[in-house]
Amino acid sequence: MKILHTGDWHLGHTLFGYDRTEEQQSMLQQMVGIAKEQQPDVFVIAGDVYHTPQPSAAIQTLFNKTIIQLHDQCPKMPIVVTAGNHDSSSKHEIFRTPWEYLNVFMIGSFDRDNPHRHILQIPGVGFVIALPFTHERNLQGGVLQQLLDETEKRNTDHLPVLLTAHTTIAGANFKGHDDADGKTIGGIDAIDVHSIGTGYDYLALGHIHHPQFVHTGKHNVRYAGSPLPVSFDEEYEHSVSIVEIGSHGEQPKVQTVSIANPHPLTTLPAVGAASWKDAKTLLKDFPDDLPNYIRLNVEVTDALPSDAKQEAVQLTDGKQCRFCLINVVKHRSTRTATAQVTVEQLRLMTPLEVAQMYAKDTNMLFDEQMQQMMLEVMEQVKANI
Ligand SMILES: [Mn+2]
Repeated sequence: MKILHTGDWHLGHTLFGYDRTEEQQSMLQQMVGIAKEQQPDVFVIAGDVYHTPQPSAAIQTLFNKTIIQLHDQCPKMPIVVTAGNHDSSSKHEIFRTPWEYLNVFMIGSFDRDNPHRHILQIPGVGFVIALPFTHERNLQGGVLQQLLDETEKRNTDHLPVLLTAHTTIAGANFKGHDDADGKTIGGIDAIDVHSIGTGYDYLALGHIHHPQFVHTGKHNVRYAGSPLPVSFDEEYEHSVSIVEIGSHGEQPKVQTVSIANPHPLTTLPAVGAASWKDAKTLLKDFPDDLPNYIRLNVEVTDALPSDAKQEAVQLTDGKQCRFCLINVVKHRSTRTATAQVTVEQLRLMTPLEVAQMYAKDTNMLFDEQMQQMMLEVMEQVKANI
């Protein structure tokens, strides 16, 4: 079973007022090209098709045309599209019935009364259990394990089982989501991957934009990530995941195919922050012909000049780039708890407390499991001294 796993398209997203249709069109055309080349058995969009529950008619038309193109490239390939927390679950399903004639499955909301409707069987290929974003309470009572067990029962030929969901899994790297605190990301509380149950060969996730495997001991739980950056903090490569599973119980093989963005998101300077004077020089020296979006990271001790934004806009006059914002970084010594702690205070703290403070300052996930691991490592170090 060959799966093209993607999600978080966020169609209709605008960046600081700039229209991104051109980028979205380019991304969708690349998607069609990848499907044509890879000829997957199933195409999975794991939620957040649109950026808002009220996408414009133009952007919906663009999506519909793309799905038709995907279908034309691979007529036998089921296209499974679940709704994410950004989508309207009811609108997502309006054309569910006509879409099914084209082998396209629009799954908008979780059907607690008829959960078996979420099991799609692709004859001779495998099973897809397709879950849209839903409140955690809808999944209580072991309903996911029941779905997995029901699939297992139907799966007499030991075909691969794919589960897709749009949620936050605890322990994932959430870089790029500025509202994340490690427990809740983008408004969705983190759940333990083990609470989902067992019996799937690959869990195709959407919601977190950073492509990654979630550490579970098995290499089969993955966020494909967003194909286009939605924020400046998504400073990593954007791609789709191509997943191949031999048979039920086999380890999936995963490779990625990059998606290029005609308008890259660029932060100046690339690392750290510059003084306002240096930031202006960087912007002035930015090549005239690059159509990038620009964010300036400026370090200030007091405040920026009141006309700073205007000045920045003027500096980009005659350039192709699109100035977006000045990100003010307060001088580090006043920002973090770590920087303020005295040597005396530090001496009174346990190593775990120091690590907790550091994790908090740097927005690093440091949950109970990691704390336990750190304590174990310390015990081992002590034992070896
Ligand atoms: Mn998303």
